[in-house]
Amino acid sequence: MRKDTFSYKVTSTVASVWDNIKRVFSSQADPEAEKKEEADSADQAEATKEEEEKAEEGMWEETFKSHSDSKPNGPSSISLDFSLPGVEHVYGIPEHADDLKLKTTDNGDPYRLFNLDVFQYELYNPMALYGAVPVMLAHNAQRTTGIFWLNAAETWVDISSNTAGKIPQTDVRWISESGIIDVFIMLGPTPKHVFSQYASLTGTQSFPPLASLGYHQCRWNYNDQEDVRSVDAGFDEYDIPYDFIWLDIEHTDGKRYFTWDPHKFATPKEMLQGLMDKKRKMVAIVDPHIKIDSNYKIHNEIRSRGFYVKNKDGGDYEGWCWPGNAGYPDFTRADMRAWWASMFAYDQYEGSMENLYTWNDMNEPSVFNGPEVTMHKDAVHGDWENRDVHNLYGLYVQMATADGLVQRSGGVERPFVLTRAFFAGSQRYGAVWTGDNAAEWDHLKISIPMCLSLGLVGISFCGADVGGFFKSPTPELLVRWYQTGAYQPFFRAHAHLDTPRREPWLFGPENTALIREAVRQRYTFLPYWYQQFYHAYRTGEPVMRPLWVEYTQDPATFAVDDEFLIGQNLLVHPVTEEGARGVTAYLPGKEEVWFDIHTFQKHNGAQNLYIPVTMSSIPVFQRGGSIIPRKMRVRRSSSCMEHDPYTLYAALNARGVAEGELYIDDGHTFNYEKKEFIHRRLSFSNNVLSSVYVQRSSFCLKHKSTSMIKSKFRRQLEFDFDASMSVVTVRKPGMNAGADWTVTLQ
Ligand code: NBV
Repeated sequence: MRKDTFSYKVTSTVASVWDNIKRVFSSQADPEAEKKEEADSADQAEATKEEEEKAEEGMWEETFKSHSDSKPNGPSSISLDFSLPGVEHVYGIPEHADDLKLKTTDNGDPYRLFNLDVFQYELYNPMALYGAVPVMLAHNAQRTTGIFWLNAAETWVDISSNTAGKIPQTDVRWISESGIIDVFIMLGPTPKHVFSQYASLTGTQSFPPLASLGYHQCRWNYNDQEDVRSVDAGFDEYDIPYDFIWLDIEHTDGKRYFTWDPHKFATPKEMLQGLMDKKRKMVAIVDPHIKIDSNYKIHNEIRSRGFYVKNKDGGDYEGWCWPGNAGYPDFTRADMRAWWASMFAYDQYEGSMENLYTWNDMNEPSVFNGPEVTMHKDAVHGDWENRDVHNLYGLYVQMATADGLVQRSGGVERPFVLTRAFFAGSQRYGAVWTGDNAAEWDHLKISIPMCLSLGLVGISFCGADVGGFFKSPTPELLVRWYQTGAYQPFFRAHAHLDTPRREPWLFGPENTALIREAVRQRYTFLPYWYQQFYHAYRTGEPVMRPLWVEYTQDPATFAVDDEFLIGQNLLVHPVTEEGARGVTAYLPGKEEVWFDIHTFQKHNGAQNLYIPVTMSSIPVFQRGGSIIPRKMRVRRSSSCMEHDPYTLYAALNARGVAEGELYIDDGHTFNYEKKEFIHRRLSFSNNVLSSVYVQRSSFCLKHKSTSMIKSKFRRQLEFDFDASMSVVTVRKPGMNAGADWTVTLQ
């Protein structure tokens, strides 16, 4: 335990909780000294008594504004300090709207982990947000390690750095309000070891349906079926691809989830069929607050089965949310989750079809009239108080929902579920987004470190509302946001109910063209994104990753968070400054060369490269030594591109060599678990490009005879050679992606 006293200034509304934690510590800090003081004089004794009484205030029962916390088990807290000698850089513990490299907290609040529905969150701030993953990574040029503090209660993480000694040191104190000390130290020694060590504890990113890596069009709200139809048609008219259109809370019948507004969405199946005909899909919101209404089937069933969270007196816990008075299903119960999952069956969720997926919002849970807009800590989940399991609620909501989507298909189809609240392990159930950001340049910037921090702790499928949720973006900000979002894992535009409409074609032809181009770039890279997600599912490595994960020994990368890598081979430095004329990107790696994906211009690694930009620029580089599969014929949606040919981009390193992978499966079922895929290793060396299998798949076996016939084939291929850029383009090679083949340049 560190010796220093608690001297934090807690200015936020949660001062009382933090004060209590401090009191528990300070009251245990030096009982001897206290005794001595007591004995000093009667006056002194009286004073001490008063002080103690004061200190006890709130320890056994606490009031917070108009709320009270009965604390039936009295005050408690647990804590442990870690010293990290040789470490100056620590990362992780999302969710915070802060830089990638965590700051010391000596002069302010510690980082707080307590899932909350925060209205208009502040940036560069350790305040709690919607999700919590109590995992920290420590990195220096020699080693990466991780600490996983497995506790779902309110948690604070205090970071201090000590540069006084011979070697720098970072000290970290974890404090949770309840529970036990259950800590895993992940010893690395490389970042990738830490990812796999952590994945062995909490699982890897679920492998999402390919379509969910496409573009998502959302707003609060698309008003009715006609609105959906015309927005959908707009994408065709303006030739912009998209895969999912989203419906927010207004689509329901009076905020009763699993229902449709009878007037505005009278024939949901017709609407879904219309989308399906175009190979597009929809997401509808299902929040976990359930309207207390005896005419509402969902409520009646939950109540009669006793599935609601209970209040401290044993009755059903009730709180205020969108539908008015609401109950909160106890998602910590396996039987409750099984029942919830069964509600997604096609015969239960009326109007749903195979191309309808789900969005879980407000699952911190949000309780408008609760303390800090969330559930009372003395609410009861079976044997546990909410205090003990608070940060797990959102994970369980998404888990049950994802199970529902799997089950409705008889276990065949992969689910897609977006969640706002999350915890360690949420990666197994779908995607997360960074909640209610704003249409401001700083919010665009912070989307990068926020998603990078999530990736480091296993949650790869992350995105921020493109355009910003609150307020209205200028056309310039909107364009830049599309350009950035197109290169982040979850790519969805979203906007607040009160904002003017902002479909991509509403800002004049020039901006429409810029947005179209950004979205189309995303679609050309879908094969690479998909392969990265397959890799994340297999290994726990982040899809969107900080530079230091690959360039572990280069201190110049350790604090970079205005650019990032997608896998190992794409480096992205989005333009996030208003009026930018250029950006300076750090291209890592002494041995590396990097190719501008647009011009094929080659740049050396280990340099800061100034890149002049115009409004159409998205600075993206492919690593020399890599082969990236793309699909260059962009269509209405990813599913429409299913049977299109691949284009392989081979960027050679200094030794004239390149390697890559190609992963193909049906894009939506779990059959990849039965090895029904094509997984090829592509390599180029000695002027020969070849494809061999990485994993032998059942699919490949089925096609063995075809591939053998093909491989006997020898023929001359058409090609172009641009001597000025050293670019060879081989056209229409007509190779079977599942077969062994070689292309020889002579
Ligand atoms: O359901 C309405 C919104 C939703 O659009 C947003 O994405 C969520 O983060 N929801 C929050 C509730 C109201 C926010 C002011």
